[in-house]
Amino acid sequence: MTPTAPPTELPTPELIRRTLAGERVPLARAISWVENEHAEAPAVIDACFGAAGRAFRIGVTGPPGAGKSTLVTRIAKEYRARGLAVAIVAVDPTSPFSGGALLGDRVRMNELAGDPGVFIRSMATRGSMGGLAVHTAQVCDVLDAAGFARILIETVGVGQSELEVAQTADTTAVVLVPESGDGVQAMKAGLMEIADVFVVNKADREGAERATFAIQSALELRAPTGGWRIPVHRTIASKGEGVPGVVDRFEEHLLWLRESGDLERRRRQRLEQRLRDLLEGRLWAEFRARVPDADWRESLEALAARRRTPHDVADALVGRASGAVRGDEPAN
Ligand SMILES: Nc1nc2c(ncn2[C@@H]2O[C@H](COP(=O)(O)OP(=O)(O)O)[C@@H](O)[C@H]2O)c(=O)[nH]1
Ligand SMILES: [Mg+2]
Repeated sequence: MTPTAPPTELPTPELIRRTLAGERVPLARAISWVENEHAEAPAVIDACFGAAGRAFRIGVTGPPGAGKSTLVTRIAKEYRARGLAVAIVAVDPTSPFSGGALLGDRVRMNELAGDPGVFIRSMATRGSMGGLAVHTAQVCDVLDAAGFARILIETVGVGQSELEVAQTADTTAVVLVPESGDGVQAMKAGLMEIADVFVVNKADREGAERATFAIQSALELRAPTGGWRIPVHRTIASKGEGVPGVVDRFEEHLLWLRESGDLERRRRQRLEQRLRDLLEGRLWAEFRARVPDADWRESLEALAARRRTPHDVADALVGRASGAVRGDEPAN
């Protein structure tokens, strides 16, 4: 952290201005506000939104222990060597960035933390995971607006909700180990599908080549992905071997995304989803405010007793809330 005074009493416009200027302490606070849904969070999110869209967001996902955190650390170093400012967002409770690390990992991570061109943030995995994906996207906007050119998002590739987090990225790398090769066919549905780049890490172990071929042949069986040939790249993250190649693949994918128009398309889709989520939340709150609590309780009781169906109740509530006169409500 740069030694700026802690912005305890910083007014929001000032905090936003200094966040956009890339000052670390205000930035950290802005991110906390977003994460904790602070009353000033919408102001921060809106201000950052307009300034965001320049960063390239890279999701790094895969099973626990595959070497994601080790790899992310090395990738960050490689990007630094290429002169780019890089942020790491860890949405993995076992990540050294989240404090769940062995000593060796923390030492490596601390090396990065001393670099002003690197910003590391771990996201609390408490609460709903759906919310986590939204918060991750918002935090990435803040980092993007603060001027980080590359944002690495580490997530554990288990479960639908983690995949949603991974999908907030422009490019997704799935990290596997040689042993995963045998199970490629049976691999968690979803994990195979979201990969733009495969990494077979721990290539110092037996079977790395076999795993690479297994993934490649599984990919060949799939429908074409519109021109991008998904690479399968081997690394030994603990030694940094193969890491520049991974970064090359990312940059190639970025170029391809730009040239094919897919970047624009993917980002539009994500923004549409975000708008829908926002509208759903808002419309729901508005709707609920229009239904008297007594009606709500009564409806729930009718459902619990199976006197009425969810459809009946929904129709009736919507009808009443929108003030429509309905003659077809069930009498029971
Ligand atoms: N042999 C070997 N071990 C590795 C390699 N990369 C990471 N590791 C080790 O694997 C363990 C898990 O790594 P970590 O990065 O925490 O995995 P994550 O759970 O996917 O984030 C750690 O002890 C790392 O030191 C590698 O390429 N080869
Ligand atoms: Mg990790």
